Amino acid sequence: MYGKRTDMTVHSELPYNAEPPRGALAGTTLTPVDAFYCRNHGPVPEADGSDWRLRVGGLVTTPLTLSPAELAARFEVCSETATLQCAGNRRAGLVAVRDIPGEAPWGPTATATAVWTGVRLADVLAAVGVVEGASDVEFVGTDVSDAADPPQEFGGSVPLRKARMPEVLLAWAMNGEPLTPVHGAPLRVVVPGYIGARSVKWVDRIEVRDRPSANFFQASTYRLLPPDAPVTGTPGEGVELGLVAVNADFLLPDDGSSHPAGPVTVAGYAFAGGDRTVVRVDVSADGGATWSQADLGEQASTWAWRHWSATVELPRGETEVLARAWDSSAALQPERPEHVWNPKGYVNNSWARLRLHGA
Ligand SMILES: Nc1nc2c(c(=O)[nH]1)N[C@H]1C(S)=C(S)[C@@H](COP(=O)(O)O)O[C@H]1N2
Ligand SMILES: [Mo]
Repeated sequence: MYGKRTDMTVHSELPYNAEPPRGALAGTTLTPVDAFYCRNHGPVPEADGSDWRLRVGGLVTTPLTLSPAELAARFEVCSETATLQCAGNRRAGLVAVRDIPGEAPWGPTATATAVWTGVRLADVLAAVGVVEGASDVEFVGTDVSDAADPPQEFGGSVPLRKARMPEVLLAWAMNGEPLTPVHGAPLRVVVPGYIGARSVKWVDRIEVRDRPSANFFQASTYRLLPPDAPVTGTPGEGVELGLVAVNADFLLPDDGSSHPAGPVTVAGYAFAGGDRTVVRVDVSADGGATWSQADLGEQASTWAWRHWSATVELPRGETEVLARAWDSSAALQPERPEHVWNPKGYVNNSWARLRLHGA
């Protein structure tokens, strides 16, 4: 479906939500498009790129309406390597602590990395002329979600300060190929370092505002509630999610797999989020009594995850191998999913755990 591998875990077909097996993300910084997770809140719009128009307005002096071709002609075309990570990545680890009704139990592969090509949002904002008092930039897609109350297009905003950063793109290509329909063709926003929800697909409207977006997917969901709070959906409840927190998980070998006792190589990803980078990954095969440092792969950009690998001594019997990442602000992942459990199941960035059997 949608050009994806046949072994995707499909959380729902309509809207299409799917993530690849762990191993599909291993080995390469750039994720092949057929293994890149998909997160949708409504049907994939049937877009004919030729009549697509992006309207940029709100608190600006000169509103503009631009076709993708006009964008490419008028502004400098550039590329950025960036990881997208869904706020619901690794939710399954929270569901195991306590049930989270109505939210899909995403595993650890609702994250992936691509090189995105397009134009800088900053350049477009300079062309329309942001007026004084503006503080946020809202993006709205064309897909109408019945999951929203009331049903509405998917949207969200980021602070103007972030929108003006050179890494934020209006992109039409992914890994050198035109965006596929399911990833937002003909045009999507890419906001590196922020939760995936802000990288709005099928974007046809950008609105400069004096406050954050009132869209359902910003005001009422993608918010962090305290563990004892009821989920009411009241706009403004809890804390708005934005910057991604440091996170990591295993990609190889398979969870629950058997290996001869002795040295076993484990590998995974770590992503710092925000404008931070991954500086260290620790691995333990004795429940955290001792740790060794994983070998870190390339840091392709400030906005990209880092792959890592380590060799651990696997004893006979059942072992839980642990991994935990540190970022450039010296932040460390929290130890247990119990410590981060929240009613909507976002931001499970607790230590990665892999069960292995030593034979
Ligand atoms: N228009 C629109 N944009 C969207 C979404 C959506 O449902 N509609 N989902 C968001 C979420 S929650 C995530 S995590 C990313 C996923 O991007 P991908 O499907 O290209 O991997 O898209 C974001 N942009
Ligand atoms: Mo997401």
